[in-house]
Order: sequence, then structure tokens, then C-alpha cells
Amino acid sequence: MRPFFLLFFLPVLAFAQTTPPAPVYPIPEPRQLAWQELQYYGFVHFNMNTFSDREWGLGDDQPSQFAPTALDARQWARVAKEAGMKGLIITAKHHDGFVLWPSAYTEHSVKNSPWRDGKGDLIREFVDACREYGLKVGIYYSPWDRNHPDYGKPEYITYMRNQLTELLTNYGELFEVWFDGANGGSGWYGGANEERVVDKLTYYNWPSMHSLVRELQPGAMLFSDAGPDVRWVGNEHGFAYPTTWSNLMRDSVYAGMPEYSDKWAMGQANGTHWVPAEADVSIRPGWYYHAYEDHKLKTLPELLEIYYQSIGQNSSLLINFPIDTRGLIPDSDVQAILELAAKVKEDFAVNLATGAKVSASASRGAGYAASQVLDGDYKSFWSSAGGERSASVELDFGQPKSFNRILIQEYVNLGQRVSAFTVEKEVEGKWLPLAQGTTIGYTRILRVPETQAQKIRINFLEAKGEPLIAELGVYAAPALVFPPKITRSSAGLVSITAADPGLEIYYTVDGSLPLAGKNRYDKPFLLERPATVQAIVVDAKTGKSSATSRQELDLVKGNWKVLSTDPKAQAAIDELPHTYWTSPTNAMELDLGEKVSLQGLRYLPMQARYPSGFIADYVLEGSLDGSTWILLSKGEFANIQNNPIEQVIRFAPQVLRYVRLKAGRTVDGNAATFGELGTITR
Ligand code: FUL
Repeated sequence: MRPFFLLFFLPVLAFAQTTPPAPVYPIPEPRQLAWQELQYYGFVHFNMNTFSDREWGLGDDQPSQFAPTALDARQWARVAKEAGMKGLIITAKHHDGFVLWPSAYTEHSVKNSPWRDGKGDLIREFVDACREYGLKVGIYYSPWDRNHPDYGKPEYITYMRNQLTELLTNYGELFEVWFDGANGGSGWYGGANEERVVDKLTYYNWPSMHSLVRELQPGAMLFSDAGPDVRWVGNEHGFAYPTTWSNLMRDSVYAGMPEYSDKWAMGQANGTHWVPAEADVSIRPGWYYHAYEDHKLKTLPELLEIYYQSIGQNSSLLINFPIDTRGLIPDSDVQAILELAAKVKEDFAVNLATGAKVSASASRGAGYAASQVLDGDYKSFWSSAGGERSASVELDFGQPKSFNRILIQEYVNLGQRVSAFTVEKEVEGKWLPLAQGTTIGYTRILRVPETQAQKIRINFLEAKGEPLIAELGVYAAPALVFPPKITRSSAGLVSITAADPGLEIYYTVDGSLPLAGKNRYDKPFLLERPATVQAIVVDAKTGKSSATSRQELDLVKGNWKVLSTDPKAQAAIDELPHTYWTSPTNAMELDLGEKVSLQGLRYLPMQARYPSGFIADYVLEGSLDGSTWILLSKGEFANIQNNPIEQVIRFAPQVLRYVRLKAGRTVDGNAATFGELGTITR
């Protein structure tokens, strides 16, 4: 019987055509499908602001200011390529209006700058470099133009179209055209120096602008807050949301609308159009290079967090390099981005699910088997049975495996569907919860606690149609062994934190070097005296130790008082470096609460994004009784403008109760600001 049965049915099975699942609209356009595979690309912010040391130029700069000394677009492309990026986007024109190519429509361009004797075309050099390194090319073009005399009038729209035509026709294929939502306001405007408010919805005639791009660059993705092809993620931290839909109620949104970030940025389950998210973030606080941010480069733990919260949450990731005045990505930033690339590679080195036995509670039939979630081919996918919106997929590794990352990719070509899912692990025959989530989208990465299991199961609980899963991955990411953070509260409580949970921390308070296995940190401890705290992080599994973090702690600030009627003054002694006080008198008087023998003072300039009131020339005085003052030190904080790190003043030991730090001059002439003051008693 058996052979006959097989002979009869085999050909039928082999040629059986299962009808494909019906799309759940909206679905991506072909250009969006090509773009979503890129996932990771870079921004370069380099333009007039680099030389005027601003984030938003007013439009009153001179082309003569644009003078890079060692510009090399090939360095940018090489770094992006080595970092694993698939493309680069350049600020062809920012809000200040200066353009990086010799446009026929303005004199405010590189053609009147000293760079390459006015014969340079930076867009050309950039495009050539990207092509050489196999990177896709994108253009950022600011609609707002604080230089152009016609901004706000209909004539400017013609200017914008003319310039876009140059960019879209002369440089080959573009993958993205980036329209910034920040626009309209004060500016130079050809000398008018006034406020020009535009109706962001209607002024630019966006539909016609978009048709122009479509006509000249049919494959290019159009970016703005509102898409139409790719949308802003709603913040500049590089974070998408645990619930991120690629569907957007596009017709309710326009670029620069005030409530965008709160209401629209995460997309909507019932969104009418396919407009996936792009998370943009700079590797430093500013988009443009400022020497004063050299100490604020994002750390590896910060960059890795961005990676997981963007690419791991259904968004693409656009990391910006502020190019310096030489025209290069600074070495420190190169190192940071390559460290991120190495860590990501390490985290996803081996898919532990490869070779696992896959089964599903329901399947559509031939061509949609559960095993296709492990075939490494995004285009082949598992589909639940027709109409079955809740179903599960089980992986049996054949033996217990340890892991801490789960990657899920929905096959979104037929629409984003899943809105609730859980992950379980099997332990001694029982299914136990491991993780849960809402949306999946193109890529969802779950960071779960270190888990040992032979089987896991993903339960798709709610979806807008049958769940379609393209790929699954299970990984064991090694812990991030990075020097820990040491902080102390004003009450004297010391906390030491590692970047990754589950690591051991060892520390010392006596000046000796911390050693693995000796004096383990488990919870915050009180340390009210001056001391040097040093700590390392150790991965017990691998024996790997971090470099040592070191923090000089001096007098506890709990009993200190800033002598000012302004309640905000206490922000200068709250041990929180990001808070600060602006002193109307340019001075700060501090009561230490008791007499102490002092040998110095530490002044941390304000660390907020836009600096103001850094003390340049100082006078430091001390007093025992608060009425008779003696001069302790007088001088200059050299280079504070470019490098606003903690400044140290030392003087011969003195018994004092009060100190007064006065600004003789601040860098920008604004009222003096104080991030944090601290003492030196040793
Ligand atoms: C913002 C701009 O205002 C910033 O200067 C920067 O270009 C960023 C990428 O977009 O809206």
C-alpha cells in the first residue's frame, strides 16, 4: 500500500501551489523595500557652521570663512564603510544657506571660498568617495534658508527647486533626500535681519517638491517628519519605541508640526501609509563639530544602547559624524564608531538557532513552512494558516543552549501585522515566560536575561492578519566589559554602576588598584571623607576585566550652602553634573558648614548642550567668618571654551569656612554659570 500511496501523491504535493497570504495594507513600495535592507547609514554635518562654531548659523557668514585645511571625503567614506554603514548623507545646504557645490543660483557657496581656490565641489568629492567605497549617497537639503533674501516669498520656492534640480541631476543615483522639519524664524535674509514665519504646511508646496524628486530620482527615499517615504523618529537620541509601527496616518502629519513627537512619531497600527521610522543621532551632543564637545563623545555603552533601541525596534539608524575644521572625522570618533561595529559583530557572531528543529502550531502549507524562519533568506517566510492570527513557532535546539538575545523579523512586504507576542522557554517540561512585546516589524531584537534552555516558543498573540515571520535568530552576546561609573550623592552615598547587568564590580577607596575577586561591590555605600575611589568590572564567565575607573572624592556636600536667595543656586553643589546655576552677580559664595583646611577648589563648567557663562578669568577668595576675605588665587581657565572639563585651582593650605569664586570675565560675556563646585583638602 505505502509505495502506491507515495507514487500517487508525491507529484501532487511537489507541484501544489498554496495561495500566498493576502497583503495587509499599507505595504511598502519597492523603493522602501530596497531601503529597509540598509538599516544602518551615516550622516556628515559639515558646512559653514563648522567654521562659525554654531549649530544653526544666522545666514550672515562670509564664504571666505569656509576653509578646511585637510579635507578628505574619502576618509569619511572609509570610516563609514569599516563601521558597517551602507550609505552616507551630507548636509548640502543647512539652515544658514551656504551650499557645498558651485550652484549657478547663488554666490553663497564654495565657489567663493578659499577651499580649493574656489574651484571645489564638495558634493562631487563626497559622491565620488562614496561610490569608491560602495556606499549609497544621500543629500540633506534644508528648506529653511536664513541667508536668502527671498526666503518666505514665492521666489524662494523657485530657487529651492532650481538647486534641488542641480543636486538631483548632476551626481548620479541618490538613495535618500532629507528635508529638515526645522524651518522658519529669525535670520539674516540678505541683510533684512528679521523674523520670517512661513506656513510649514503650504509654503513649500510639498506635493510639487516631492514630484520633482520622484521625477529626477525615482529610487530615492523622501525623508521628513511626515515622510512620504521615511519618517523622523521624533527625537534626536536615536531611540525608536518598544511599539513602533511602520504604518503612519500620513495625511494628518506635516514636517515641523509641533505635536509630532508625542503623537505621531511611533506610527499607528491603523496608519494609512507605509512610512517607516529613521532614528537620527549624533555621535556627539552637537550635529556640527565644536572643540568644546571633545569630552562628550558618546561612549560604547551609549552607542550600543542606540543600536538596540533603533535597529532593534523597527527603525533604521542614522549616526552623524560632526566633521572637524580640518575636514576630517576626528580620530576619537573614528575609534568610537569602530568599537561599536566590533561589539555588534561580537553580539551577533553566531546564530544559535541554526540547525534547530522548527515547528509551528499552524502553517499555511507548502512554501510557507516554519523551517523557513531559519533559512537565512528574508524573502522566504513562515505563514500561519489562513485566518489564524494567533499561532506559535517553537525552536528545539536539540540540547540546552545559553543565550541572551532573540531577533525576530516579520516579512513586512505584505504589511506589518503583529501587535502582541510573548516568548517562553521550556524548563523541565514546563513553559515559562521569558519576554513579551508588542510590535515586531522589519527587525525586533529582544535583550533577555542570560537563559539556558533547549526549547523556546514565540507566541504571536495578536496580529492584523496571519503572522508572517521571515527570520529568527538566537544569540549569546558577551557582556559589555566597560569601566564602571562612580558617583557620590551629596549625602555621601557612593554608587558604582556597570554598563551591563550581571557583571561583577570590584573597588578600592585607599588609592590601591582594584583587583578581581577582592572587595566586591554589591550596593551603594557611605563614604563621607575625602578618598580616591577606583573600580573595575569583571566578567566572571570569561575572566575579562575592564580598565580602571577613578574618581577623586573630597568633602561631602550635604551641609554646604550656596549663599544666595535664588533657590536654584543649590544646583551648583548637588553632585549632578548636568544641572547648573546662573549667578546674577557673576560670583558664587559657599558656606562649607564648618572650618576645614583647604588646598584647592574644583569648578565644573555647565555641561548643558548650549554653553553659556563659562568663567574665563577668576578670582578665588576665602573667609573664616564670612566677613573678612583673603585672596586665595587669581587667574585664567585657559582653553575652557574649547574644553569645558573640570578646572582645578590649587593654593597653599588655609583653614576656611567660606569660599567665593568670582568671574572677572566669562567666555561669552554672559552671566557666570556654575555646573558644580568641589573642594580639595588633600
Ligand atoms: C535638525 C536640524 O535643525 C539640525 O541642525 C540637524 O541638521 C538635524 C539632523 O536636524 O532638525
